[in-house]
Amino acid sequence: MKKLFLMGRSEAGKTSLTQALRGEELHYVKTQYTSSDDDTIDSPGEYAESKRFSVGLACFSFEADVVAVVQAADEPFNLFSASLRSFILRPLIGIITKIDSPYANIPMVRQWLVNAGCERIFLINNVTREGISELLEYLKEDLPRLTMEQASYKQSIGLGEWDPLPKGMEYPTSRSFR
Ligand SMILES: Nc1nc2c(ncn2[C@@H]2O[C@H](COP(=O)(O)OP(=O)(O)OP(=O)(O)O)[C@@H](O)[C@H]2O)c(=O)[nH]1
Ligand SMILES: [Mg+2]
Repeated sequence: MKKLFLMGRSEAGKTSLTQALRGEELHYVKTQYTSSDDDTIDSPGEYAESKRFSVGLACFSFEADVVAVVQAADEPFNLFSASLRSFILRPLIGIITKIDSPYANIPMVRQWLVNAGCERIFLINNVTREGISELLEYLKEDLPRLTMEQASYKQSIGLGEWDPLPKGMEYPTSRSFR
């Protein structure tokens, strides 16, 4: 199971998502601090809303296998800059919650997430659990564990550790690493 880091504004539905992923009934708990259980790291929305704290989000991301920008479908404006992906050294996905909202504007929120560089975008209703099984399916596979040499080789050719090697390409033998 990939460890998922959730960041997004307050009320975006991050904590509800952790409950839905665990199959629990939704119960409102205001997130006061970043907390980590086995499978998710949940952060307070205020971290994403404040320039000073947002740096902390990058630090927490190193504890995760995959980073998710969580945005509710009815958010009126975007907190995340374009090309956000370039300074996060993990796969970046987008999660659109509250797709049931009467004020939902899914194409607009999806475009924000595309601009941020999200490689996958999931549509979720935490109340009815719509979309939860697709997200669980994506999370269930562990990322491949690489040796230090393999990771540096991927970096040297401009790939993330999680990106597959291009077709026909193989890791150099350990002798040619030196
Ligand atoms: N209709 C609807 N309501 C949702 C959905 N997801 C969350 N909510 C509601 O939105 C409110 C805020 O949800 P939270 O999960 O606490 O939001 P959060 O992102 O963890 O907020 P912070 O802890 O303040 O950062 C709660 O009342 C949830 O019940 C959804 O998919 N649909
Ligand atoms: Mg919360």
